[in-house]
Amino acid sequence: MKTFPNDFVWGAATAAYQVEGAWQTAGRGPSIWDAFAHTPGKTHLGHTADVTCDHYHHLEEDVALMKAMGLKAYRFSIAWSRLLPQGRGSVNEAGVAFYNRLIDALLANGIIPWVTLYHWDLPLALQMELDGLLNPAIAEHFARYAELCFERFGDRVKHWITLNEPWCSAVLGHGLGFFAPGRTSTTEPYLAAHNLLRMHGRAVAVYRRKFQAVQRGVIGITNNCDWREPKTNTVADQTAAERGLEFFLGWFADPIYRGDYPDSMRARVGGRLPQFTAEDRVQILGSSDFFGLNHYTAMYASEPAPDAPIGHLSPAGNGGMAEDQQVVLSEDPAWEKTDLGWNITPWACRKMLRWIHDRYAHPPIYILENGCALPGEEDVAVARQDERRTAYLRSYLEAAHAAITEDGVDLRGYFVWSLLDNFEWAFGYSKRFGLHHVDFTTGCRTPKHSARWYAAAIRGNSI
Ligand code: PNW
Repeated sequence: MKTFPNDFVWGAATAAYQVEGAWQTAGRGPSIWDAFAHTPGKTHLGHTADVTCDHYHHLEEDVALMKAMGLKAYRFSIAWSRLLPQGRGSVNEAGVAFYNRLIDALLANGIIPWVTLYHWDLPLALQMELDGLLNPAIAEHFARYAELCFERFGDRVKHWITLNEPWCSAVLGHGLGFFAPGRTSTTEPYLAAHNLLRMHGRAVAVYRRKFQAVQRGVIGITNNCDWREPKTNTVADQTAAERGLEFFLGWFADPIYRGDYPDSMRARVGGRLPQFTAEDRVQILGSSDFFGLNHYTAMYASEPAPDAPIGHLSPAGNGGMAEDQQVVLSEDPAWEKTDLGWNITPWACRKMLRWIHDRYAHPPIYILENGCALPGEEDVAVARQDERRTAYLRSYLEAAHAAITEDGVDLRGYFVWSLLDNFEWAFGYSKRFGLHHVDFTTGCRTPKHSARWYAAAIRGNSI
């Protein structure tokens, strides 16, 4: 048996667009994900999250599921366009009321809310009027929205996450076009990423200047990173793996913990990588009270052969713009895979935590997402017997435990993705990550084996 530190935070996570539904209810404005999902060809079978889990109308029931598991914390996101239908300007009080009900229900049941301000659902008006993340002015609009959230919810919310996985917004949204707003470019990902960091910096500055001393909460960001394991122990492959991690996580974490983008990115991206103004640099440096990590998988990394043609380097699997980082990714056919084709590599979770611990001077870390999609789970009978998910979660928690006890990593919490089966972005409803099965026709929720197993882990503070 492996016991976790006393105040270890056991949580589960969702995101507004993936679970809420009620897309046109009570004054909610449209987001770029509404527009994207409603565009033919962008999501699996044209699926949208107009209804999805209908969490908007199942709020009490969903909090009861959390309570039944003994969950210590619940990570959810606020839909910017539910509070500010145009992204700026007048406030939709019905939206505020919904999140008040959710926060109050959580607290009444002893569950700590961890709130993400931006989980990819940019108000559509800001995309159409300003070009969204490409416009430097987006930082001010986000800071004003964030301030509204601190004002209205900060008396009860003490854990804030500014952005979820800016890498996905930049690379999948502006590089590969897999996610909203569906743009394909080799320059825009770097511009979007830069403005995302500026958005984060502004919002944190507002919190620290006007709210933190009184409300006594913490604020940070959560970044995703897949581990890069050197394919061989040659120096070339070790350097390639390190570069792969710098282009994935260093891109977003280095400016926050070290004051600028990694040198390896400056060298390779050149003029397409923006420069921070002195003011932005100061604002972004040190702007996270904790290190949020979303971690799922790993790939081998190797140095390309000297004569390798540029552009053949599997952009889809490559963390960052493939041609820029020049890291060849591959995998071991022996590795088990999830239904998304992601390798199940728990050993890599420990290495990832250690890498962060070493590179960023031992920050307090929270794993804010980890979990797996499994096949066949549209059938509730199959979903109820998700021993493979239980095994996945146990193996990653074992690796996390080793990182704490053997490597001295300051890991303070772990959140399963996800509480519920939900709308898995471009994959629609075809990929299921939930601790609970959701029947998307009836809205019926059913706990899977993994939900019971996780409840026992929480109860015993151990695995
Ligand atoms: C994360 N990738 O998305 C998100 O934060 C969740 O909303 C999502 O449901 C979950 O992980 C499972 O996918 C990711 O291509 C999407 O590397 C894509 C990637 C990583 C994370």
